[in-house]
Amino acid sequence: MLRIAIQKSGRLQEKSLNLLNECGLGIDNGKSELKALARNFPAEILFLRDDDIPQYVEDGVADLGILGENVILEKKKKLDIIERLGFAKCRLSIAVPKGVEYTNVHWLEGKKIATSYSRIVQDFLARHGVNADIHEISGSVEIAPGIGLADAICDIVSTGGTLMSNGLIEVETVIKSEAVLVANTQLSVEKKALIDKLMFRIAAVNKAANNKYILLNAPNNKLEQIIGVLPGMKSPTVMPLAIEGWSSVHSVLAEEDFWEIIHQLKANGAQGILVIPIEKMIL
Ligand code: PRT
Ligand code: ZN
Repeated sequence: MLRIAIQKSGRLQEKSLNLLNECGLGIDNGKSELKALARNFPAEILFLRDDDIPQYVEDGVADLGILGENVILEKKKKLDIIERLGFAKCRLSIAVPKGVEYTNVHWLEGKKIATSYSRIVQDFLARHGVNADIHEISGSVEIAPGIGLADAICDIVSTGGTLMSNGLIEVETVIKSEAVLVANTQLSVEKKALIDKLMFRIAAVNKAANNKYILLNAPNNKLEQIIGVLPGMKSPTVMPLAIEGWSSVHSVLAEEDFWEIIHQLKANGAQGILVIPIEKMIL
């Protein structure tokens, strides 16, 4: 039986739960519960505050956890990051009030920095040989300069909207972060085997999310050029259409090259292009 710790409520909760359910675990939403048994996999889910997950996983109370890398780096626990999950992407940045003449990181020398991430900030300053006064606060960091508590802040930024509405400007990116899967460092052989099974499923789910299935009609005299544009898992599937001189072509496209390839397909005479999401992709 695997114990997997995920966030009880907050930015990571829904995506963590969805990912595990797409991997077939069958977990009922634990809004009011602290733990839940998976229906289709030997796993128990613990719903915790994200800040507590590193300790639970280090101690082996949970075998796996899903949380933001920023929390792991701050807590400095002994854990293995075994997969990057691609959601909850953000950065931890230093910001100063608009109008300040910020030159470079040495501007921070002797200044007060408010943050909930004092260890990460300390490491960053040490790397740059800067001494500053770090004020650890647990929330509403962005108002600190406005009320005279600090000269600068270090906080999580995603769109930058919060900084802007508080009259702050981002000047340094300290770390980039995303949700990751972490594991205890001393797992039994049985647990490792279960984790391998889960990782195989996560890879299939993530691969599917990054790819699209595409179907199109191609005039046979353009087939060669059209196939030349398509990558496909092995090679594209080509089937004759009921209308003489036309074929149906099926393939898989990576999300990142998607639009570029669509333009090239159109330019080469493809018609009736259909794009379909893929649920699981196993290579
Ligand atoms: O209750 P619990 O302790 O479990 O949750 P929490 O309040 O500590 O964390 P939560 O749910 O807010 O965030 C969980 C994780 O999501 C973080 O540790 C990050 O890894 C990640 N994440 C991604 C973010 C953001 N994006 C984000 N935008 N965490 C926080 N923010 C906040 C940020 O603190 C700031 O106040 O959003 C604001 C900035 O957003 P923008 O879009 O205005 O730049
Ligand atoms: Zn938290």
